[in-house]
Amino acid sequence: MTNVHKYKPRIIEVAFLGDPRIGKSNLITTFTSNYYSGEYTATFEYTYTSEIILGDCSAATISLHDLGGSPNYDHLRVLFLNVHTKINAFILCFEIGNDQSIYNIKTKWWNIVKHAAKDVPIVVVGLMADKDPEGGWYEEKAKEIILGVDKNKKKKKNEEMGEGFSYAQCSTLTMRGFTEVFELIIKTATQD
Ligand SMILES: Nc1nc2c(ncn2[C@@H]2O[C@H](COP(=O)(O)OP(=O)(O)OP(=O)(O)O)[C@@H](O)[C@H]2O)c(=O)[nH]1
Ligand SMILES: [Mg+2]
Repeated sequence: MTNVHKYKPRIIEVAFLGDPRIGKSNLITTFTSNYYSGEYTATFEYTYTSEIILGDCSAATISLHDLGGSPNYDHLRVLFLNVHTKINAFILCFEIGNDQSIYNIKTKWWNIVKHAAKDVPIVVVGLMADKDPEGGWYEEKAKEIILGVDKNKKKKKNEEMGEGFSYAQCSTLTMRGFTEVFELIIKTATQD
């Protein structure tokens, strides 16, 4: 049923977290500038903004908070999340082919965002998909590791981890899946 009072934020705020050097900043800057630099500079914190058109044709501004992955910035990241309380979606990233970066979502990044804001939706994004020549889809693996969903998908072993997440993956280098990643991020950040 359509709710005529449905609130669509004019300013959408999303925060990207995940291990260092897994391609978060290149993902964000390619979205905002339409150019993939492939450069690496360790991010501390930087906010990019971009004008977008939503599915209902209304305009919005999206703020993309790039929170660097270095452990050196752990305390400052927590401080940032304490101040920025209007995040509409958290984007937890990992690098395809780097399973440790998925485990670190489970053991580190998930807890940080749930502690900051329990009910904000989470999108898990697999980056550098070009590193898998088979072009595999890593959603099930990510769910298995992060949520403890067992292989036959019958139950979660770790209910306390929450209600789950939506998933997308891409290569910023080749752009495969890139549009779909941002469509999912925007859809998730603007849902009720
Ligand atoms: N093969 C491949 N390499 C990528 C891709 N995206 C980024 N890279 C490389 O990954 C490295 C790290 O990229 P960044 O975007 O700076 O990584 P980050 O996650 O922002 O790192 P921190 O700021 O330290 O948290 C760079 O050397 C990029 O060239 C991709 O889609 N495919
Ligand atoms: Mg960065």
